[in-house]
Amino acid sequence: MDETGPLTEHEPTRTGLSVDALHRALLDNLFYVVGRFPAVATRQDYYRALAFTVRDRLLHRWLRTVQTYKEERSRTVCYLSAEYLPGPQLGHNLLALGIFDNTREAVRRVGLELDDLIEEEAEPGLGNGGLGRLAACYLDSLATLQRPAIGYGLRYEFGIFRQRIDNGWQVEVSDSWLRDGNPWELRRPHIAFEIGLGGHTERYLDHHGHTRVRWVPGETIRGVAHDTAIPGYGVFNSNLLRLWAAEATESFDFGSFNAGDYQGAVRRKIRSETISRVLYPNDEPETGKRLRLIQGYLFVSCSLQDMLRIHLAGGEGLDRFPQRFVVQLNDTHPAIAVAELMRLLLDKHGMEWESAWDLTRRTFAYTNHTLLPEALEKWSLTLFEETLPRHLEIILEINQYFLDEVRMRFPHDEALTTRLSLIDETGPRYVRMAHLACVGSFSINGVARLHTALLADTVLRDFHTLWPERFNNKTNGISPRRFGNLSNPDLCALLSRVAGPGWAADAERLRLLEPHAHRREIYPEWRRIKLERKRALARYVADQTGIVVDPESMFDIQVKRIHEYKRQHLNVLHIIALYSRIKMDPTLDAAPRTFVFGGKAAPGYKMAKLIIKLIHSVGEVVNRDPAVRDRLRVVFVPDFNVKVAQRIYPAADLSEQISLAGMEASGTGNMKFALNGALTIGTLDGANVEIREEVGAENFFLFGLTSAEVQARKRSGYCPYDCYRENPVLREAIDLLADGLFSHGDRALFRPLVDHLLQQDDYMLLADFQSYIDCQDRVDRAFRDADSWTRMSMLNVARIGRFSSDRVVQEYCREIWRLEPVTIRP
Ligand code: GFP
Repeated sequence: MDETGPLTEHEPTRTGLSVDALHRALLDNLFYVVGRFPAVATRQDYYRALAFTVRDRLLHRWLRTVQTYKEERSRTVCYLSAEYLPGPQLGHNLLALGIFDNTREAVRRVGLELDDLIEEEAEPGLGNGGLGRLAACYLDSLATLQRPAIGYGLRYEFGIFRQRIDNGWQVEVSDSWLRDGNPWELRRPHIAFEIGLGGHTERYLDHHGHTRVRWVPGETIRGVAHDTAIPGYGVFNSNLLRLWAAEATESFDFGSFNAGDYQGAVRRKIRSETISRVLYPNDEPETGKRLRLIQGYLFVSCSLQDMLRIHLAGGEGLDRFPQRFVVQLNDTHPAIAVAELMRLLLDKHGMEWESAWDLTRRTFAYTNHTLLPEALEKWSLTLFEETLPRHLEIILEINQYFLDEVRMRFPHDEALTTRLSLIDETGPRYVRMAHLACVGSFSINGVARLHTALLADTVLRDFHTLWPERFNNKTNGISPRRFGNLSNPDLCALLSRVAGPGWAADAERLRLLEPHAHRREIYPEWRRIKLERKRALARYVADQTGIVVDPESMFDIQVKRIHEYKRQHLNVLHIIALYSRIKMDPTLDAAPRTFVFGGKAAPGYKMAKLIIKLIHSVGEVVNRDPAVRDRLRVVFVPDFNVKVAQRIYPAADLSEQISLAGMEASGTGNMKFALNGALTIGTLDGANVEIREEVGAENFFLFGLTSAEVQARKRSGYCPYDCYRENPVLREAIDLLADGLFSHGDRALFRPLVDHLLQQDDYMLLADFQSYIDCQDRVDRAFRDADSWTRMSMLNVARIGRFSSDRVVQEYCREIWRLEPVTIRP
């Protein structure tokens, strides 16, 4: 890598870590970088000055890291991901550098509070949800575990939309997170690559007389690197997140300008820059197909060109590339990388097909994150041909060799060949990106044990038959730094005191808390910390929504993307049932509850948006009704993102993980809640299965069908209407909804939802309803025994260590990436 410069001993003011050095650097940066002086500086100015102060210290580590990796020719993992949700950087970086307290003090000296400056940071919302957040946790763990890694992705100018709520409906507002600039990133104009689009291919003879292919693109665009340092926690290593921004190869067309066409002169610039303008929301398969394909191609191509550049600069031959680099495909979005690496090797580096294919297959590994058929990307052949004609040729050729291999092994099974083909020929022809990823990778993994098993049994069954040895499971994990230390410092201080320090870098040490879970003298403090977090959330909720909630009530929380399979509406059905039970029997003995929801719905996903409206509508009636006033509250926290999440997880008593079994690949919110001492009510889905095993069945509220039962019920012809007819409680809840109780008498508003549940119910809410209600009754009884609840809460924390992203990254390093730690010395 060419970022290395001469390193000098760090000069105390420039990169010192004492309060004095930080204070002086802060004022220095305020003046020289931000261009303000204290008398006029705003909080935002101070935030920026502080961010630059921290970045200076990071740069020092980062350059030292790059230098060492280069000298040691370290093997590097490149994580290709279309999404990253890193969350605000300031607090996280202070924690990693170990200068939280000194910085707090330095900031006090200028008359401000560190927490207020941390609040000033705009969140980089470069992801939809779990997948992007997982990538960020893995980068954190890779640096902490001292593994050489580069995270590659796209620098979207507008991240995931911000969510406003208007009369109970979601309204999308564009997210201009770069408006005030981004002090963490460095633009690297000299690290830029061109990519082609469209055009045609030509054949020619090279000087050995071999036929070669040249792609003559219709247009070219540049991707320019924007780098952010990712420091490890408590170590000197600092890795790199490199995001590409699209730019025009020529930003000004003098021909048009001279001819008087002033707009035409910049048209290309605008068109090119559009490519990395906006992150596409999930669940919108039909919008912006072409742009999405180009986005994926842009970041994949720039990243691979960058890796090849770094590799060749090290003086080794291309044949050694798979020794130096391993590339993890985070879902199918970057799967085009398989064809792009082939193209670069064949067309740019003159390699022969066999060696290029061998090298490619030893380079890539693929993680699948979903079983939902609609999320498995397919691109029409026509689109491919228009946009990436050379890649289509390569894919077809890969397919030919691949299918020949299949036929050789299974000569009489043409149906198998058709199913495995990279091209879906059942209707209009499509390229199946997941198949491309499988064929081009030496490892294929799912993200929880159940998910991997289902993958091998359903969506990728034929690939599993073909190459069982490529399949492996890597159950997801979360960063204990981000979702422990940073989100819940008081709880973490208690953990360190009771269980000993060191758990933040080695979460298995949380186990040391286990013997203390029976010491009742600790319980009041445990509960006091939870209550404090609930009070803080209550203040935030009041501020955001105007709704006042009781911090002493049970905080029953479901925050995640809004999707029918995640079944937020099952949660609502329980609220309706409970509401009508209390109305009918005001003496009913049940703990007061505050139901908290949060999450975004894809702009084009009507049913998900209706579910948001439903939550608000039910909330409006329940919150206003004097008969249940002190017993039930329903709130929706708008604009759920990492920043908001850090307020929410610590305040939860109960974590709702209620997807239909077999639908949620893993889930990671389930882990974040448990780390913060919430108990889970959940199905046997995704990582819930393993969480329950770890924390103990007696400390987990289980309900619902298993995935095997779901399949069996579906096979035998599931009829949701039967559930409705046979269950008076369910009938009552649905009828209240249908009759307009929650919609001012409007019977049409929730009709689509009700009809879907009664007629189709793809996600089997009605089948799981009674089991859920019964389970909620068990939750209620358990919550009212405060000591036993506290013990269960402590045991959840003590036994959740396995779900640290450090554990899973170590597994990836050992079993897939073959990556060793490289220690960086100050
Ligand atoms: C997806 C899956 C989740 C899984 C994450 C990370 O999340 O079950 O935990 O990826 O592997 F659905 P979303 O990006 O869809 O939220």
